[in-house]
Amino acid sequence: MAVAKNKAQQPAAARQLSGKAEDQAENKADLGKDQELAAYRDMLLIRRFEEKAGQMYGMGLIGGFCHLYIGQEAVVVGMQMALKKGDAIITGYRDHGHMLAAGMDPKGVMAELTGRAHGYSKGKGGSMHMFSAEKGFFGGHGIVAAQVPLGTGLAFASKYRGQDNVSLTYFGDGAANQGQVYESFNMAKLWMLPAIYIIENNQYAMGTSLKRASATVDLYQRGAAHGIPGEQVDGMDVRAVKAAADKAVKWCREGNGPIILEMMTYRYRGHSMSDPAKYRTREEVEKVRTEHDPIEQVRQRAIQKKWASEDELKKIDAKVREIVNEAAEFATNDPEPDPSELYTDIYA
Ligand SMILES: Cc1ncc(C[n+]2csc(CCOP(=O)(O)OP(=O)(O)O)c2C)c(N)n1
Ligand SMILES: [Mg+2]
Repeated sequence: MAVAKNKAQQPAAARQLSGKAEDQAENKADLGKDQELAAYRDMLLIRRFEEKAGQMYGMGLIGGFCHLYIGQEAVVVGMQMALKKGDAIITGYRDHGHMLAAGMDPKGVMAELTGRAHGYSKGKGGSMHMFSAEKGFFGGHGIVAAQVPLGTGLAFASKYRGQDNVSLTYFGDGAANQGQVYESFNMAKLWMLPAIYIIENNQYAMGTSLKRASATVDLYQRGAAHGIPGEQVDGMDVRAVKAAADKAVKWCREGNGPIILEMMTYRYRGHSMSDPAKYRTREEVEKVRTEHDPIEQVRQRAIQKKWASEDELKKIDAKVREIVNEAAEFATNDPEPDPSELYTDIYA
């Protein structure tokens, strides 16, 4: 009875937005040659950048924590395609892909990873603490779910200023069980804030699978108690992500309040560089890699639909490698911050 009543109270548009990934056949339309090739290039940039960061970590050039986004690229790239200037993005510590998708300079990101003077935080922040107000990227946060109230605040700022900009708050399946997430949901709905909550459900929080740690696993339904609609999305398919992003952004810009997108995704690497990932089998990872890889899916479509030849795709790859190599070179040769920087950018 209670469920039926809730359904009746949901506006028609919210009902349309709610649902599981398998109900999304209509969202799998091609984006067309130009958009798919742009997505291919952007996802490849993240993949190659992260591979290089992994190598540089192994060589001791990057210290501290380093969480790679390899496997999850379609999520940020598809979401970014629906944004406009002034929209805000905030995320946790698995953040390099978000920065690159937002258009931040790979040299500045890599130099921050190596702790150098021309990194985005002048070499004082590292992997988890980079920002670019110009690109609408508000970090980079190491405390699980801490970005959720902050992202809600960014949505509040947009509404308070009378802008039609949206705020994108990314967080993981593990973070979805944090208390502050639900306090944020409550405020976002109460004040009808333009907040898009994107749950990157890669099925693990460090070494713990969602099934072992969570009383319910359909995370797109987590807004139900607050009347926030949610949709589960195939986060390995950039077409599905872009379609969901378009709907969610429109929903928010038109003043309908917050919305949740649960992105079904997977990370190929361990939680961080120091995780040997013994809690899952090689076969499990291999299966996703070979059957659902977000970049390979676009590559195959591009060939099949004759959007690009093998040679043309190799050229995109070569160009991306060049950008990443230049970033690595820059980050290796840039000086470390001057010791006097210890006393700048701090609260006295
Ligand atoms: C408040 C808090 N608790 C615990 C940690 C340690 N920790 C870092 S990442 C993480 C797992 C989070 O997993 P999830 O939200 O699924 O994101 P993913 O790493 O999979 O992207 C934990 C428990 C932390 N950083 N902050
Ligand atoms: Mg996770």
